[in-house]
Formats: sequence, structure tokens, C-alpha cells
Amino acid sequence: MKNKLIAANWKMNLDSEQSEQLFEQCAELAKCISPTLVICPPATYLQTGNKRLANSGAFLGAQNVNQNRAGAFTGELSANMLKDCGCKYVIVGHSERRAQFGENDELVAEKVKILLDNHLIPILCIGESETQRHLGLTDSFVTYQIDSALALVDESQIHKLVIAYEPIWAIGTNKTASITHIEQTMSTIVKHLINKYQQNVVDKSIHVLYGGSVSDKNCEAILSLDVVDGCLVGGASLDFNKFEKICRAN
Ligand code: G2H
Repeated sequence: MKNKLIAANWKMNLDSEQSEQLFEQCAELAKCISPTLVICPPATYLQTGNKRLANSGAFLGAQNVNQNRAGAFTGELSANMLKDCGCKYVIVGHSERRAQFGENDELVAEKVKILLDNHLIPILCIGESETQRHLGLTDSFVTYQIDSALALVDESQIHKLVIAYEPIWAIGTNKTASITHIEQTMSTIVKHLINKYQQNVVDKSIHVLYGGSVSDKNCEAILSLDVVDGCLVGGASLDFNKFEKICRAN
């Protein structure tokens, strides 16, 4: 049985005082719950997070990485820099970055590669649009996204990997996918991963999360599904009371 993993994606929210307080609350929480906690703050708060989460059992994650090792890439952060700040996880391929910053499948694959090359754990986000869902393309699209994102790495590099299934139409909309939809799609994802990497690799090294309007109201039902190894939480991770309920669910 895999330990559940709850990842908080703070996106571009909070100021330094608010983030400091939330880090401290999450650090205390991590000491007394069983799921693994990963907190992904804006990059400017990574160093504070590194100090505040130290020895709590919670891990620090970043929201993005540049695919290059180093060089003239104004405004960007490398995998090595994130590691230097104490990051263990990095979100890649989030639909907000795909839609608003032109990140395509090739770029996502390069980012996954640079992270694994640097022993950082990718939280790879995948998920279909509303149109694709209506056309019945969900399964083929999410399996395609997995294959393209992992095209540059071989199985021996996958010591740890997180895949977050986040249907685009459910992100930040309060329209959570139905439990049936989550179960069906995530079963497809898990079967696909088992075909690709074998059962023991999936059991040992890959967490498959659900994301998209996860809240204190729907977390119990989502986390009770066998195919769900945890959640990637956006909006609700900014409110400690809601986040605590999600972390204590199930
Ligand atoms: C999806 C999710 C976290 P929210 O983006 O990645 O955000 O929970 O606000 O839908």
C-alpha cells in the first residue's frame, strides 16, 4: 500500500508574511499526519519554505523549471538552483503553463528529463479539455500526454515520479470531475503505466494524483478511490483549515 501524497500548489498567491504562517502551519501538520506533504510555493518563498519545513517531514516543491542546465535565460530558474533551495519536487506541464505560456509536449518532455537527470521528482500534470472529454478522447489524450512527457527518459531513471491527472475543465472552476470519471480515467492511467513500466515500478515509484477543484467537501470521496494515490490541491491549499481537512481525510 502506497503512502498517500498531498501536494499544495500555491500558484501566484500570498505575500511573505502569509506564506511564512502557512509554512509553519503545514510543518506542524506534517508531523502528525500519515500522507506525505509537498508544498509548492511561488519561487520567491522557496528559501523561507526550506527553513520553515526543515525536520517536519514535509517536502518543498517548485512550480516550474527551465529545461536548460545554465546560461543566458533571463528570468528562469534551473533544476540545480531549485535543488540548492531545498526542493525535492517540481510541477511540470501544468495546464496553466501549457495554455498561457505556450509549453508544448516537447518542452514538457525536456523539463521532465532535466529534473530526473538532477534527481528531482517531477509532478507531471496531464488532463483533457472539455471538448476532448465531450468527443470521448479523454483516455487516448492522457495516455498520449504520458508517453510524450516521458519520451526522453528511460525506465531506469524513474526512481520516483508523480503524475497528476487534472482535467482542465475542473481546474479552479469548482467543477470537480465525478467520482466515476476520476476512477475510470485514473484506472486507464495506471493500466497504461503498468504496461509501460511493469507493476512493481508503478507500485514502488509512481504516485498518481487527482487535481482540479479538490476541496474539504469532496476530498473524502476522491481519496477513498484505490486508484488515487493523493491529490494536487490549488485554491483549497491557501486556506489552512480546508487544507488540513484534505490532509486528514481518509
Ligand atoms: C489545478 C489545481 C492545482 P485547483 O490547477 O494544481 O488547482 O485546486 O484550484 O483547481
